[in-house]
Amino acid sequence: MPNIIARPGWFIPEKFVTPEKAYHNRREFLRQMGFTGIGLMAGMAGLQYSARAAETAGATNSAASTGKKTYPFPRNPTFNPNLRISEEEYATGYNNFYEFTTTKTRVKLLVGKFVTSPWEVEIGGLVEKPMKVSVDELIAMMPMEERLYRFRCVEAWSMVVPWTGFPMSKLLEKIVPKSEAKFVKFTTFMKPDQAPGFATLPEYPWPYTEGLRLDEAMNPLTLVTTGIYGKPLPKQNGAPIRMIVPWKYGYKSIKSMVKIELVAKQPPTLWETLAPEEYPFESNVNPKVPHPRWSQATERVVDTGNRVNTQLYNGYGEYVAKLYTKA
Ligand SMILES: Nc1nc2c(c(=O)[nH]1)N[C@H]1C(S)=C(S)[C@@H](COP(=O)(O)O)O[C@H]1N2
Ligand SMILES: [Mo]
Repeated sequence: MPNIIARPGWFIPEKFVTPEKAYHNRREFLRQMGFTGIGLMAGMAGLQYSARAAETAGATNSAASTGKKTYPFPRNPTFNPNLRISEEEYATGYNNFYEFTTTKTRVKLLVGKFVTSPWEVEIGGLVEKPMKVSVDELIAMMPMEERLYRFRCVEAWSMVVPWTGFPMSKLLEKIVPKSEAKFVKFTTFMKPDQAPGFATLPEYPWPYTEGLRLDEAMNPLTLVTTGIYGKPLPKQNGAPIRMIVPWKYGYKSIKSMVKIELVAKQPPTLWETLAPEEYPFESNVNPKVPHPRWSQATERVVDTGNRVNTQLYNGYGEYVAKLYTKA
Protein backbone atom coordinates (compact mmCIF):
# COMPACT_ATOMS: atom_id res chain seq x y z
CA MET A 1 0.00 0.00 0.00
CA PRO A 2 2.63 2.64 0.81
CA ASN A 3 4.38 2.21 -2.51
CA ILE A 4 1.42 3.14 -4.64
CA ILE A 5 1.34 6.62 -3.21
CA ALA A 6 3.30 8.85 -5.51
CA ARG A 7 3.74 11.77 -3.16
CA PRO A 8 3.30 10.62 0.36
CA GLY A 9 3.66 12.67 3.45
CA TRP A 10 3.04 16.24 4.32
CA PHE A 11 2.76 17.76 0.91
CA ILE A 12 3.91 21.31 1.26
CA PRO A 13 4.97 23.76 -1.41
CA GLU A 14 8.70 24.41 -1.47
CA LYS A 15 8.15 28.12 -0.85
CA PHE A 16 6.65 27.26 2.48
CA VAL A 17 9.85 25.90 3.96
CA THR A 18 12.31 28.21 2.22
CA PRO A 19 13.21 31.18 4.40
CA GLU A 20 14.87 33.17 1.58
CA LYS A 21 11.60 33.60 -0.21
CA ALA A 22 10.02 35.05 2.91
CA TYR A 23 6.76 33.77 1.56
CA HIS A 24 4.92 34.14 4.72
CA ASN A 25 3.92 37.41 6.17
CA ARG A 26 1.31 38.24 8.69
CA ARG A 27 -0.98 40.21 6.43
CA GLU A 28 -1.11 37.50 3.80
CA PHE A 29 -1.87 34.96 6.48
CA LEU A 30 -4.75 36.95 7.84
CA ARG A 31 -6.09 37.38 4.33
CA GLN A 32 -5.99 33.63 3.77
CA MET A 33 -7.80 33.11 7.00
CA GLY A 34 -10.52 35.44 5.90
CA PHE A 35 -9.58 38.28 8.18
CA THR A 36 -9.39 41.64 6.49
CA GLY A 37 -9.22 45.21 7.60
CA ILE A 38 -6.99 47.15 9.93
CA GLY A 39 -9.59 47.27 12.69
CA LEU A 40 -9.65 43.56 13.13
CA MET A 41 -5.89 43.28 13.17
CA ALA A 42 -5.67 45.91 15.85
CA GLY A 43 -8.37 44.13 17.78
CA MET A 44 -6.53 40.85 17.70
CA ALA A 45 -3.65 42.28 19.70
CA GLY A 46 -6.01 42.60 22.61
CA LEU A 47 -7.15 39.01 22.38
CA GLN A 48 -3.90 37.57 23.70
CA TYR A 49 -5.00 34.83 26.06
CA SER A 50 -4.76 36.00 29.62
CA ALA A 51 -2.28 34.00 31.61
CA ARG A 52 -3.69 35.41 34.78
CA ALA A 53 -7.09 33.90 34.15
CA ALA A 54 -5.55 30.45 34.31
CA GLU A 55 -3.13 31.22 37.12
CA THR A 56 -5.81 32.44 39.43
CA ALA A 57 -8.27 29.76 38.44
CA GLY A 58 -6.92 27.12 40.78
CA ALA A 59 -8.51 28.34 43.96
CA THR A 60 -11.98 28.92 42.61
CA ASN A 61 -12.55 26.56 39.72
CA SER A 62 -13.48 23.52 41.74
CA ALA A 63 -16.97 25.01 41.70
CA ALA A 64 -17.62 23.80 45.20
CA SER A 65 -21.36 24.25 44.87
CA THR A 66 -21.72 21.70 42.08
CA GLY A 67 -18.63 19.58 42.59
CA LYS A 68 -17.96 19.84 38.87
CA LYS A 69 -14.54 20.86 37.63
CA THR A 70 -14.54 23.67 35.11
CA TYR A 71 -12.15 25.52 32.83
CA PRO A 72 -9.79 27.21 33.12
CA PHE A 73 -7.54 24.97 35.19
CA PRO A 74 -4.47 26.24 37.04
CA ARG A 75 -1.28 26.68 35.10
CA ASN A 76 1.62 24.44 36.07
CA PRO A 77 4.54 26.87 36.35
CA THR A 78 7.19 24.16 35.93
CA PHE A 79 7.40 24.07 32.15
CA ASN A 80 8.45 27.26 30.34
CA PRO A 81 6.20 29.72 32.15
CA ASN A 82 7.71 32.68 30.31
CA LEU A 83 7.15 31.73 26.69
CA ARG A 84 5.26 34.20 24.53
CA ILE A 85 1.87 32.62 23.79
CA SER A 86 0.77 32.44 20.16
CA GLU A 87 -2.42 34.29 19.40
CA GLU A 88 -5.41 32.02 19.78
CA GLU A 89 -6.76 32.73 16.29
CA TYR A 90 -3.67 31.15 14.80
CA ALA A 91 -3.72 28.02 16.94
CA THR A 92 -7.39 27.46 16.17
CA GLY A 93 -7.29 28.62 12.54
CA TYR A 94 -4.19 26.92 11.13
CA ASN A 95 -4.52 23.19 11.64
CA ASN A 96 -3.29 19.87 10.38
CA PHE A 97 -6.19 17.42 10.53
CA TYR A 98 -6.19 15.28 7.39
CA GLU A 99 -9.47 13.59 8.32
CA PHE A 100 -11.03 16.89 7.22
CA THR A 101 -8.72 18.49 4.66
CA THR A 102 -5.06 19.05 3.90
CA THR A 103 -5.65 22.82 3.69
CA LYS A 104 -4.72 24.14 7.11
CA THR A 105 -6.82 27.28 7.05
CA ARG A 106 -9.94 25.33 6.05
CA VAL A 107 -10.09 22.65 8.76
CA LYS A 108 -12.15 24.87 11.02
CA LEU A 109 -14.68 25.41 8.25
CA LEU A 110 -15.25 21.67 7.72
CA VAL A 111 -15.81 20.39 11.26
CA GLY A 112 -19.51 21.27 11.43
CA LYS A 113 -20.78 17.67 11.21
CA PHE A 114 -18.15 16.26 13.56
CA VAL A 115 -19.90 15.06 16.74
CA THR A 116 -17.50 15.24 19.71
CA SER A 117 -19.93 14.86 22.61
CA PRO A 118 -20.72 12.39 24.01
CA TRP A 119 -17.35 10.68 23.42
CA GLU A 120 -15.95 7.54 24.93
CA VAL A 121 -12.34 6.44 25.04
CA GLU A 122 -11.44 2.76 25.25
CA ILE A 123 -8.34 2.28 27.36
CA GLY A 124 -6.98 -1.23 27.46
CA GLY A 125 -4.71 -3.78 25.87
CA LEU A 126 -2.00 -5.22 28.13
CA VAL A 127 -3.28 -3.65 31.37
CA GLU A 128 -4.68 -4.94 34.66
CA LYS A 129 -7.57 -2.47 34.77
CA PRO A 130 -8.97 -1.61 31.34
CA MET A 131 -11.69 1.02 31.19
CA LYS A 132 -14.14 2.67 28.88
CA VAL A 133 -14.67 6.25 29.99
CA SER A 134 -16.20 9.45 28.75
CA VAL A 135 -14.05 12.54 28.48
CA ASP A 136 -16.11 14.17 31.23
CA GLU A 137 -15.36 11.24 33.52
CA LEU A 138 -11.66 11.52 32.77
CA ILE A 139 -11.69 15.24 33.54
CA ALA A 140 -13.47 14.49 36.82
CA MET A 141 -11.01 11.80 37.89
CA MET A 142 -7.65 13.17 36.70
CA PRO A 143 -5.52 16.07 38.02
CA MET A 144 -6.23 18.78 35.47
CA GLU A 145 -3.73 21.55 34.76
CA GLU A 146 -2.59 23.94 32.09
CA ARG A 147 0.86 23.92 30.51
CA LEU A 148 2.53 26.22 28.05
CA TYR A 149 4.42 24.19 25.50
CA ARG A 150 6.24 24.94 22.30
CA PHE A 151 4.62 22.98 19.47
CA ARG A 152 6.77 22.16 16.43
CA CYS A 153 5.31 20.70 13.22
CA VAL A 154 7.53 18.60 10.95
CA GLU A 155 6.70 21.16 8.24
CA ALA A 156 9.00 23.66 10.03
CA TRP A 157 6.44 25.92 11.66
CA SER A 158 5.74 26.34 15.34
CA MET A 159 3.49 27.94 17.93
CA VAL A 160 3.34 28.26 21.71
CA VAL A 161 0.03 26.99 23.02
CA PRO A 162 -1.50 26.76 26.51
CA TRP A 163 -2.80 23.18 26.64
CA THR A 164 -5.08 21.83 29.35
CA GLY A 165 -4.95 18.19 30.37
CA PHE A 166 -3.34 15.67 32.68
CA PRO A 167 -0.09 13.71 32.61
CA MET A 168 -0.36 10.42 30.72
CA SER A 169 1.64 8.86 33.58
CA LYS A 170 -1.31 9.43 35.95
CA LEU A 171 -3.61 7.52 33.63
CA LEU A 172 -1.09 4.69 33.27
CA GLU A 173 -0.93 4.41 37.07
CA LYS A 174 -4.67 3.82 37.14
CA ILE A 175 -4.81 1.20 34.41
CA VAL A 176 -1.64 -0.64 35.58
CA PRO A 177 0.32 -1.84 32.53
CA LYS A 178 1.28 -5.53 32.55
CA SER A 179 4.96 -6.35 32.39
CA GLU A 180 4.71 -7.36 28.69
CA ALA A 181 3.47 -3.87 27.76
CA LYS A 182 6.27 -1.94 26.04
CA PHE A 183 4.47 0.58 23.81
CA VAL A 184 1.28 2.64 23.76
CA LYS A 185 -0.82 2.74 20.62
CA PHE A 186 -3.29 5.59 20.00
CA THR A 187 -6.16 5.54 17.50
CA THR A 188 -8.27 8.40 16.08
CA PHE A 189 -12.01 8.28 15.30
CA MET A 190 -13.02 7.09 11.83
CA LYS A 191 -16.38 8.39 10.69
CA PRO A 192 -16.30 9.30 7.00
CA ASP A 193 -19.83 10.73 7.19
CA GLN A 194 -18.60 13.33 9.67
CA ALA A 195 -15.25 14.22 8.12
CA PRO A 196 -14.70 14.74 4.37
CA GLY A 197 -10.96 14.03 4.33
CA PHE A 198 -11.32 10.25 4.51
CA ALA A 199 -12.92 10.24 1.08
CA THR A 200 -10.37 12.65 -0.37
CA LEU A 201 -7.44 10.44 0.65
CA PRO A 202 -8.83 6.92 0.19
CA GLU A 203 -5.35 5.38 -0.15
CA TYR A 204 -4.29 6.43 3.36
CA PRO A 205 -4.20 3.68 5.99
CA TRP A 206 -7.00 5.12 8.15
CA PRO A 207 -7.73 5.39 10.98
CA TYR A 208 -4.89 7.70 12.01
CA THR A 209 -2.74 5.86 14.52
CA GLU A 210 0.29 6.88 16.53
CA GLY A 211 2.50 5.37 19.18
CA LEU A 212 5.02 5.97 21.92
CA ARG A 213 7.40 3.77 23.82
CA LEU A 214 6.06 3.13 27.31
CA ASP A 215 8.89 5.14 28.90
CA GLU A 216 8.07 8.07 26.58
CA ALA A 217 4.41 7.82 27.52
CA MET A 218 5.42 7.81 31.20
CA ASN A 219 7.57 10.93 30.83
CA PRO A 220 6.13 13.82 32.84
CA LEU A 221 5.87 16.00 29.71
CA THR A 222 3.45 13.67 27.91
CA LEU A 223 0.05 15.28 28.27
CA VAL A 224 -3.40 13.85 27.58
CA THR A 225 -5.09 17.02 26.42
CA THR A 226 -8.70 18.19 26.52
CA GLY A 227 -8.36 21.95 26.19
CA ILE A 228 -6.51 24.98 24.88
CA TYR A 229 -6.52 28.64 25.89
CA GLY A 230 -8.44 27.83 29.04
CA LYS A 231 -11.36 26.19 27.18
CA PRO A 232 -12.30 22.76 25.86
CA LEU A 233 -10.53 21.84 22.60
CA PRO A 234 -12.18 23.21 19.48
CA LYS A 235 -13.03 20.47 17.00
CA GLN A 236 -10.29 21.54 14.61
CA ASN A 237 -7.69 21.06 17.35
CA GLY A 238 -8.69 17.46 18.04
CA ALA A 239 -11.73 17.64 20.31
CA PRO A 240 -12.57 16.28 22.71
CA ILE A 241 -9.29 14.55 23.61
CA ARG A 242 -5.84 14.26 22.07
CA MET A 243 -2.19 13.73 22.93
CA ILE A 244 0.49 16.41 23.23
CA VAL A 245 4.09 15.18 23.07
CA PRO A 246 6.05 18.42 22.91
CA TRP A 247 9.55 17.12 22.17
CA LYS A 248 8.39 15.27 19.05
CA TYR A 249 7.12 16.56 15.71
CA GLY A 250 3.46 17.54 15.76
CA TYR A 251 2.15 14.47 13.94
CA LYS A 252 2.95 12.35 17.00
CA SER A 253 0.36 14.43 18.91
CA ILE A 254 -2.67 12.47 17.70
CA LYS A 255 -6.08 14.17 17.71
CA SER A 256 -9.61 13.07 18.61
CA MET A 257 -8.60 9.76 20.15
CA VAL A 258 -11.01 6.88 20.62
CA LYS A 259 -8.57 4.23 21.79
CA ILE A 260 -5.43 3.93 23.93
CA GLU A 261 -3.88 0.45 23.98
CA LEU A 262 -0.86 -0.93 25.75
CA VAL A 263 0.94 -3.31 23.39
CA ALA A 264 4.07 -5.48 23.37
CA LYS A 265 5.45 -4.52 19.95
CA GLN A 266 6.09 -1.16 18.31
CA PRO A 267 2.77 -0.37 16.64
CA PRO A 268 2.54 0.77 13.02
CA THR A 269 1.57 4.44 12.65
CA LEU A 270 -0.20 6.12 9.76
CA TRP A 271 2.75 8.31 8.82
CA GLU A 272 5.40 5.66 9.24
CA THR A 273 3.35 3.30 7.09
CA LEU A 274 3.07 5.94 4.35
CA ALA A 275 6.69 7.13 4.35
CA PRO A 276 9.10 5.58 6.89
CA GLU A 277 12.08 7.59 5.61
CA GLU A 278 10.26 10.85 6.26
CA TYR A 279 8.20 10.07 9.36
CA PRO A 280 9.92 7.42 11.49
CA PHE A 281 8.35 6.18 14.70
CA GLU A 282 10.65 8.12 17.03
CA SER A 283 10.47 11.55 15.37
CA ASN A 284 12.14 13.66 18.03
CA VAL A 285 12.58 17.31 17.04
CA ASN A 286 16.19 17.64 15.89
CA PRO A 287 17.59 20.61 13.94
CA LYS A 288 20.53 18.49 12.74
CA VAL A 289 18.46 15.81 11.06
CA PRO A 290 16.89 17.27 7.93
CA HIS A 291 13.66 15.94 6.54
CA PRO A 292 14.55 14.30 3.20
CA ARG A 293 12.83 17.19 1.42
CA TRP A 294 13.70 20.19 3.63
CA SER A 295 15.90 21.46 6.44
CA GLN A 296 14.77 21.25 10.06
CA ALA A 297 17.36 23.78 11.27
CA THR A 298 14.87 26.63 11.68
CA GLU A 299 11.15 27.09 12.06
CA ARG A 300 8.62 29.81 11.31
CA VAL A 301 6.61 31.03 14.29
CA VAL A 302 3.17 31.02 12.73
CA ASP A 303 1.60 34.05 14.34
CA THR A 304 4.57 36.42 14.06
CA GLY A 305 6.13 35.12 10.86
CA ASN A 306 9.53 35.21 12.61
CA ARG A 307 12.02 32.49 11.81
CA VAL A 308 13.84 31.06 14.82
CA ASN A 309 16.38 28.29 15.36
CA THR A 310 14.90 24.88 16.06
CA GLN A 311 16.10 23.34 19.32
CA LEU A 312 17.03 19.73 19.96
CA TYR A 313 14.03 17.97 21.52
CA ASN A 314 12.17 21.23 20.86
CA GLY A 315 13.93 22.68 23.91
CA TYR A 316 12.88 19.90 26.30
CA GLY A 317 16.21 18.10 26.58
CA GLU A 318 16.42 18.50 30.34
CA TYR A 319 13.33 16.31 30.65
CA VAL A 320 13.77 13.83 27.84
CA ALA A 321 17.41 13.52 26.69
CA LYS A 322 17.94 10.68 29.18
CA LEU A 323 15.38 8.59 27.31
CA TYR A 324 17.71 8.42 24.33
CA THR A 325 21.12 7.74 25.84
CA LYS A 326 21.91 4.07 25.72
CA ALA A 327 23.53 2.84 28.92
N1 LIG B 1 -5.93 12.39 13.86
C1 LIG B 1 -5.01 13.28 13.47
N2 LIG B 1 -4.15 13.76 14.37
C2 LIG B 1 -3.22 14.67 14.00
C3 LIG B 1 -3.11 15.11 12.64
C4 LIG B 1 -4.05 14.59 11.72
O1 LIG B 1 -4.05 14.92 10.51
N3 LIG B 1 -5.01 13.69 12.17
N4 LIG B 1 -2.13 16.01 12.28
C5 LIG B 1 -0.95 16.09 13.16
C6 LIG B 1 -0.08 17.20 12.85
S1 LIG B 1 0.93 17.06 11.50
C7 LIG B 1 0.02 18.31 13.63
S2 LIG B 1 1.15 19.52 13.32
C8 LIG B 1 -0.91 18.52 14.76
C9 LIG B 1 -1.67 19.81 14.58
O2 LIG B 1 -2.40 20.13 15.73
P1 LIG B 1 -3.15 21.54 15.83
O3 LIG B 1 -4.04 21.69 14.65
O4 LIG B 1 -3.89 21.52 17.12
O5 LIG B 1 -2.07 22.58 15.82
O6 LIG B 1 -1.86 17.45 14.91
C10 LIG B 1 -1.35 16.16 14.62
N5 LIG B 1 -2.36 15.16 14.94
MO1 LIG C 1 2.58 18.51 11.76
